[in-house]
Amino acid sequence: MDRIKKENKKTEQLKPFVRENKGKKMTTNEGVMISNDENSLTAGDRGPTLLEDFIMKDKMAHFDRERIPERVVHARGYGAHGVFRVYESLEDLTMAHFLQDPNIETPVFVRFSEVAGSKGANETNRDVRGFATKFYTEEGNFDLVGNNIPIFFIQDGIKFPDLIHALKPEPHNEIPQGQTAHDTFWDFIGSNEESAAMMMWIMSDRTLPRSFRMMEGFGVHTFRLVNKEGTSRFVKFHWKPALGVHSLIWDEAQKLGGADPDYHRRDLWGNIEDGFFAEFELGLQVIEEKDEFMFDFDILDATKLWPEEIVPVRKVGKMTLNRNVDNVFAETEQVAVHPGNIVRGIDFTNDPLLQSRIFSYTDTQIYRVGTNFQQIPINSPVCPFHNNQRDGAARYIIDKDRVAYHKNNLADNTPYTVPGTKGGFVTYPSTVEGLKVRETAPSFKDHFSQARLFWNSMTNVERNHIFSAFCFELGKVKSVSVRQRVVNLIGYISTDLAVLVAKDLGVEVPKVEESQIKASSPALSMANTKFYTDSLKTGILIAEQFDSHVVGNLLDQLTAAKLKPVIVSERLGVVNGTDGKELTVDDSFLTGSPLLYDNLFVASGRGASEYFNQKAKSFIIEQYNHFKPLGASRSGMYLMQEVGIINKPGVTINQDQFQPFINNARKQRFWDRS
Ligand code: HDD
Repeated sequence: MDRIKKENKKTEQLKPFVRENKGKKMTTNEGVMISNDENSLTAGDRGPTLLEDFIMKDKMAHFDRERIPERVVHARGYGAHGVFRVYESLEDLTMAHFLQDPNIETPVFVRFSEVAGSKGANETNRDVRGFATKFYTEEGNFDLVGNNIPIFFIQDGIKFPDLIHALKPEPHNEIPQGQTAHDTFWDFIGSNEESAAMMMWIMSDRTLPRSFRMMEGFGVHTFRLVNKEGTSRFVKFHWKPALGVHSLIWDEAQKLGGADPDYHRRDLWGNIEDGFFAEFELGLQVIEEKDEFMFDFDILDATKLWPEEIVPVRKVGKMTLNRNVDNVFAETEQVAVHPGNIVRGIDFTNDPLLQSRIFSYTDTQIYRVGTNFQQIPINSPVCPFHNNQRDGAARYIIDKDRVAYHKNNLADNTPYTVPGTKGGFVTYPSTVEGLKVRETAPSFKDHFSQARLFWNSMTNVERNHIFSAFCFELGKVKSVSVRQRVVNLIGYISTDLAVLVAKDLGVEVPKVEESQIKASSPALSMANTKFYTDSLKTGILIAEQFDSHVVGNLLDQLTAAKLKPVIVSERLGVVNGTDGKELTVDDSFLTGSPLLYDNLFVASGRGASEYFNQKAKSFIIEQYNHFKPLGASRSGMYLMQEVGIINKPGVTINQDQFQPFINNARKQRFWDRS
């Protein structure tokens, strides 16, 4: 991991707005010093409160307005600051200033999110994750507002409110929170064939990421890159995580909802604090204008991806998230991203989903944050910005000009417009023709080939997880006809899968013809990702009278491998080793949980109590059932024996050399246990 400075032009810009209250006098918002903040002003010490109590009113009226509307989707999210740098100039492809030169460091702010749940929802629900990046470039803000899945449910944004109404808790009883396992969601899917490919993605482990730091990001839409010569090419944007793409498993994710509903924000915040920064490479897939119609899918259809084996992803730069926010509300909650925020050198295409988003986001930010949302520190660009827009609620900027109109003579016609040749934004002059219609293009009508491509690309383990996910999700659906319609849809993708799911749900096997597509795309399987130990957590079960030599060695070797040891014992405080060495306990058996560690090492100790042994065994079994690596020293071995997992895959006994355990930790899961 790079250890780079955490300050950048954006964080510098935010500094004047950061206030520290520690050690300061208490005042009203008008600056009057407060002598008593515990008693309202009353007529007599048992009498009514007086209307003149401006101190109480100042405090209460502000409190009454502390909440702003939560985002209609992606309400729960977490953000961090960072920087982006391109590896080499992309001037052949685009004029975008921040992509011209590897010496240009562009500040970024990223907000990751869950789509379905409310602001307080559990973070490990099965859900698509948002991945929204604001690049504060020298030529204005460019926002890449994507997800961790490369395609979307629908093709035209006019259907977005319907999708979300179906996805959100059902209106008559507001159940379930942040979950897709209910009738209205699956009714929508079963009634809208265009969602078939996305349905396969969301039933896969992609919707259970291990960490925001370990998921891919996709701009989803096809955009344009435009260079100095005015040549335009089609582009899809990707984020590739440095740590590879990794997921939880369903049982783990469900239980984590109880063990740590803040699992993802804790992971991101904690790792940035610990110097394990989140890193992603920016990737581009580029298609020449002349090749627009060369593919068996329409490149304007957001329910289709461009297989990486056909259109390779060129890695062009790196983003490092290296600084947590100072205040979640002021920064993460008020950040207002917008796929319509583009800069010179990047442009839109006619993708109908993108076109509608260009309206929706400005509209929602004005409602959610206010007319002047762009002036809030987290949203304002780092480059100068001037125009003739004025006033509106909560205007911060004090424009001292007399002239606020264009064109004018009194101010020499300033602020002045900038021609394209000097850096002004000029829309790419693409040709538009045709009748005004409300129709789906015939080239948007193949809904099953890419759903099948995804299924073909999965390993057996991944297929099993998809099968179980369907059984769970549709099993929660009460309407038999909704279940049946979704199983019918699955039938177009894979007969084998449809037969299995139909049997599990007690519905009819569909009589439809499955897609004949034989192709697969290895890039879609998470089995082909990269594996590292960096920042993974090792729970170490340690009892009184532990072997100091063994544990000392273990800790050194784990730390050298960038694993994060967590000492778990019977109670908090310290635990004592054989030579009087003391270790501070991080988690007791009550505050910790096997769900919170990526792998587990059992060091035990001569003084292990019956309670220790019982608890340790339950931790071992849970880890084992979740396919996670386990290790034990000789003194911990008996616990492994007692639960019967010695010599099983991913289980090692090590006394001095812990490399085999570390190698297993890198591998992360041992699927051959089941
Ligand atoms: Fe959206 C938020 C991603 C389609 C309308 N969307 C939102 C966020 C992300 C996405 C990551 C959270 C941003 C943040 O962290 O503040 N949305 C997507 C992707 C889509 C997509 C990848 C498909 C490719 N969205 C989409 C459509 C519409 C919207 C088709 C409406 C026409 N999305 C919104 C919104 C939200 C939003 C209502 C809610 C809060 C906000 O914008 O700021 O405007």
